[in-house]
Amino acid sequence: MIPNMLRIFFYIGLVIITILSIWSINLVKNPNIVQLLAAFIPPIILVIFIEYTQKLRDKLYKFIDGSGLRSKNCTILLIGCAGSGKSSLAHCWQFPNVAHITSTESLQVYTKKEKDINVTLLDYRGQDFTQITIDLNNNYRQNIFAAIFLVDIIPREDENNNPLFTEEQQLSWLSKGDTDDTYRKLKNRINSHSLFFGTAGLQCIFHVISSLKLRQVFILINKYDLMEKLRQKNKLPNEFIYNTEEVVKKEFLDFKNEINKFCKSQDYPIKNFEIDIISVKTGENTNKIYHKIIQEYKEWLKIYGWIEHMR
Ligand SMILES: Nc1nc2c(ncn2[C@@H]2O[C@H](COP(=O)(O)OP(=O)(O)OP(=O)(O)O)[C@@H](O)[C@H]2O)c(=O)[nH]1
Ligand SMILES: [Mg+2]
Repeated sequence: MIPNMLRIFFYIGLVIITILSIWSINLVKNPNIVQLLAAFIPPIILVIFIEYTQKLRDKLYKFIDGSGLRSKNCTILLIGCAGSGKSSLAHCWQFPNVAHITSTESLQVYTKKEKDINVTLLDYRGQDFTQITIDLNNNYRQNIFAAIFLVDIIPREDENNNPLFTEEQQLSWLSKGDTDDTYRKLKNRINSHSLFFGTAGLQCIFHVISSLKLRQVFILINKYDLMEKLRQKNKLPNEFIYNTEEVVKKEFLDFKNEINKFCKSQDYPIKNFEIDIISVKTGENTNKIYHKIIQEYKEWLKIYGWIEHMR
């Protein structure tokens, strides 16, 4: 009852304001002021009108919801070839219900709350690139705040394409021969990531994920714990012994440069692009990266969050 009464008073007020404005425009001789009034009064009336007209208001919020700007939703997309550790990272970040299956079958959407922020993690099947380049739903696309290219350095097949299922099999195969052999095997896996994506693939990915909201791009080099093990076994070439992290990052320099080109050519600037070493198994650097994304999202909210407080 009371809201309806208020609305009637509001409409009466609106009519009075409109009459007064038209009357004041006629009174004022200065054409600049007339223009100023003409420019400001209609939008003010429109805003008040929308605020008090349920249907219009709902429509407006639906539109804003659809744009992905109003909901506090920080979406992270994991991109990487089969076995690079995407699902393991989802598990490490403690997203609930991460399936413990050997290979992800279809796009998996994991969600959890960080206070009032909904964090969504998109994990797709490494073998099937189209799950993100073609099938990814518009709502997810527009909400992607961080994209993570997850790569690794440890081969999952030997030279005859026999799968190396376990860590022991991988280390034992890598340890065969001299350090140059080991390096060659590691290098094959490193190169396979660039080949997997290729320039055309990266173009498709950036076309899909590009939005006003995409602010962070990472290359995360996973399975660093296995590099440590190889180092302890003296199986790495000399240049890897000291400053292993930097040398490993250097091995991905071409890939980094290629992605950097795409980051720079975005319509909306990517605030942060970086390459880091992680180990999902030991948790090395994983939490640091996660909190960096959330922190950056909170900063982003400070600028764009006003839209979220309109309701
Ligand atoms: N040692 C070691 N093994 C890891 C690490 N991260 C992942 N793995 C192993 O790598 C294998 C593949 O990991 P997944 O998380 O299933 O890889 P994925 O990228 O989700 O693979 P797809 O779903 O096929 O695309 C599993 O056996 C993991 O245990 C790591 O940091 N260290
Ligand atoms: Mg998986």
